Amino acid sequence: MAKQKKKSARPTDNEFHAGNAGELHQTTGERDSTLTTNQGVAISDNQNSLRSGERGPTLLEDFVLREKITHFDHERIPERIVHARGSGAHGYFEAYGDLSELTRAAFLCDPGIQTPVFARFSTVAGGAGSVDLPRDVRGFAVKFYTQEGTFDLVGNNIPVFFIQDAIKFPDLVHAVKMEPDRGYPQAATAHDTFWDFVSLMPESWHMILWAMSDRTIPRSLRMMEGFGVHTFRFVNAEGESTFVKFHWRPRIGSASVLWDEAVKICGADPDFHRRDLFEAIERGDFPEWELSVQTFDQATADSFPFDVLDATKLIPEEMVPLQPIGKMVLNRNPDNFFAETEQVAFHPGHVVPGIDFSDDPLLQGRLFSYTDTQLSRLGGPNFHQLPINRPRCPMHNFQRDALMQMEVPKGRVNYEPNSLDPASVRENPDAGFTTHPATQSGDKLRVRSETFMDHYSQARLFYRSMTAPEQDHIVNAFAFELGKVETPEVRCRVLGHVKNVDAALCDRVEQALGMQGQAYNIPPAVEPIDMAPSPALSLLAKAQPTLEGRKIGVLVSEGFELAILDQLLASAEAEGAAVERIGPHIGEVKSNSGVAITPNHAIAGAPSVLFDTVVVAVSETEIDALKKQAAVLNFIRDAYAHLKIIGCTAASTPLLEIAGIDLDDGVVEVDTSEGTIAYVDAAKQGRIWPRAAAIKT
Ligand code: HDE
Repeated sequence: MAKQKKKSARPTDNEFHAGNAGELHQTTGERDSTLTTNQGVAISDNQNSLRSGERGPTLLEDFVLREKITHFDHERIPERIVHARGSGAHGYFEAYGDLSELTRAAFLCDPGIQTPVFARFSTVAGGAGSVDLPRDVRGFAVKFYTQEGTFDLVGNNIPVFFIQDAIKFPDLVHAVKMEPDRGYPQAATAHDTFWDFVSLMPESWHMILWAMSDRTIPRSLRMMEGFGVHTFRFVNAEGESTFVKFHWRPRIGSASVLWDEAVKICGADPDFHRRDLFEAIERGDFPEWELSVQTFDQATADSFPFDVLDATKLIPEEMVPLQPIGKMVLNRNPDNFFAETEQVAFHPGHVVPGIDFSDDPLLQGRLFSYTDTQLSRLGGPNFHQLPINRPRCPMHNFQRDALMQMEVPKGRVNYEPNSLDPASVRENPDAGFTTHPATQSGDKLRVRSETFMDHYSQARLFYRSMTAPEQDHIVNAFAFELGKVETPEVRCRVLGHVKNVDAALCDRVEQALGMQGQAYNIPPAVEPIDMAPSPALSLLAKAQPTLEGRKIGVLVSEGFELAILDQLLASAEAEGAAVERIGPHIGEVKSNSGVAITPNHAIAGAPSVLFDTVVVAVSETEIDALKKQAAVLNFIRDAYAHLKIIGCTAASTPLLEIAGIDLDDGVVEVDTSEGTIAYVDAAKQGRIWPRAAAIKT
């Protein structure tokens, strides 16, 4: 009786839970909004477990409690062994024209077809809950739900890979993940086991140069290039095959953060990339990529000084130009992170007629791995029935049963051939997938082809194709990473490889480490050659001035000048940038004309590393109070040290002086509309690189 009395004194379940309990409800009216168990039994009390007496022990009989807790206990599934941390979005792909000369894949042959896609971007080494900005390769996986079946392009944001043969993948991943005895570091290559492994793997060295470059600390998932990495095949309706490499290029250009920013962003916003992607899509600023291909025939492949089946090599664009073939737009966030982003199952073996594999031994190994991993990650062979993994075209076969079967197949016939159901599905030699009949011959061997043996030429090509700031960053990255390696011999062996890549680079890294002349002598298997530099490999050399998709942080205080903020907002909007206002606190801030605005952030939670460029627009009357706040001074100092363009009102200038920064070309006054235009123009350039000479970042 006591319980009954208590119950009537508190809100009903329906007041706690305004929504309905999901699609399981078959009933209508009041029942639809009633909380139920998984068996559809209405729940009368979702606040108290069943107990013996008001203060007595809980009863085992409580099936409502047991079901709820049991389900909760099993909410997590094994995270991906690699690429565990990821963010995804829905969108579409559209071909630019008719590619039927090269491939019979219908979605690439008709610009009228809009193919739904789901893309997932990921870091490789860290766990699902790790930070977004470690130095790491990023996965770039796209599922195309085509009318002829699902095609997955499961690539990375770097066009080459660490190893040539799938048999080395478990070793690579063990070496990069946290060390097995101590359980750290999380999501970091900067430790002994990783550098020990790659110091003994000359084939990794091209990828290592990319890993030490700005590519591994992207500014945004929306600003990453993507690559299919392996050589694939296109096959046309006549059965003719062409080799193909896939490239994604972001429409708003590529950009990276500086290492010092990455370190600070990991603390300030561990979800920096995930939030950025989600918020951009929410505000209608849809990320877009152009898909291009490099296509070439066997004779061209044979003419290269490297093997196109070796995933540690790329084909410079200057040798085989990119041919744009379509675009992808991501325009819808997942409704549920777990059901979609976590449960999506990519597989490089998901191809459609017109796309086929090459003999790349890394790709061949991947063709086994991805289904295998889903069996333990998603619990069984029916993972293709999950909504995110279902093909969006008819799918019929006689595979039956197994764990978590969600279909109810009808009829007597579950085999083929059969005569009992003439209407049942049959193979289709015309529309069906046919493998390109590549001729194979040779002994069974465990060998590595001689044509895979040049480990340094392309690493050298990459380094020498970088601009000066990008080369500086590579030196700094090596110095940071090797600075964390405790075993001196590992450092010396690594330096030996760096020397094979480029002697001047090695000198600089040795200098930075204080280990002059300590590089081991590592004779290369094949003497590296000097290839012509490829400017297309550099992000900075390709960068176009733009503020599109970038974020401006404007620091205001009580009494700020509203007209300046309005001017900025208008100019930024015209350039496609987002403006976020940072106040002394999250509550309203009043302008000099008495108009109140609500900041997006309080200064304590919005360091300047979260923005591409900043504006300091505080009022003169607040300078004395603001100059005592470390967060304010660090906001300015960091923006300056990170080579950002800083907009500044005349009233705010004393604050910059107190922060101790020099008023260089990257600091622009924004009091007038001309000033705002000058600021926006400067900010479009990204960073002010000449400042780097004055400041060590
Ligand atoms: Fe993967 N990789 N990988 N990988 N990979 C996985 O599959 C594997 C490789 C890549 O967002 C796993 O579903 C092997 C290259 C991406 O869900 C696993 C080898 C490239 C993703 C696996 C490679 C990739 C994965 C883990 C060497 C770039 C995330 C969970 C032969 C071209 C996809 C899963 C997503 C995920 C195996 C090498 C890209 C274990 C054995 C090279 C983007 O199956």
